[in-house]
Amino acid sequence: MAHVKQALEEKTKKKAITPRLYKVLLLNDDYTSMEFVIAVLMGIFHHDLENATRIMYLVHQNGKGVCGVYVREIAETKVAQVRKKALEEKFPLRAIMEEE
Ligand code: TYC
Repeated sequence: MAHVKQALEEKTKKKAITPRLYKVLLLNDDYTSMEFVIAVLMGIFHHDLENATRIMYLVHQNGKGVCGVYVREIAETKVAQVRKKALEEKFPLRAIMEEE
């Protein structure tokens, strides 16, 4: 029966899958307030005040910056949450995603 057991094991062997990861980046603009960007970084990306402030200035100076790295569905959700919150507050703030 050893060969039967082995055949079953072969059939059910789990293949490790490595999910693709995506960076979510914030884009700079001239109109969104710094306070709002910090609030987004804390509320949606769960950064503390110090890190949120650092990332906000990074984006302000470099034009864009990474807020976090996620699997695709989570990254898509974060981008949509930024769009919704910005729209509500009438700011042009945008987030994009890029595969790592
Ligand atoms: N440039 C904006 C200002 O001077 C601040 C800002 C930072 C806007 C980061 C967007 O993703 C951004 N008020």
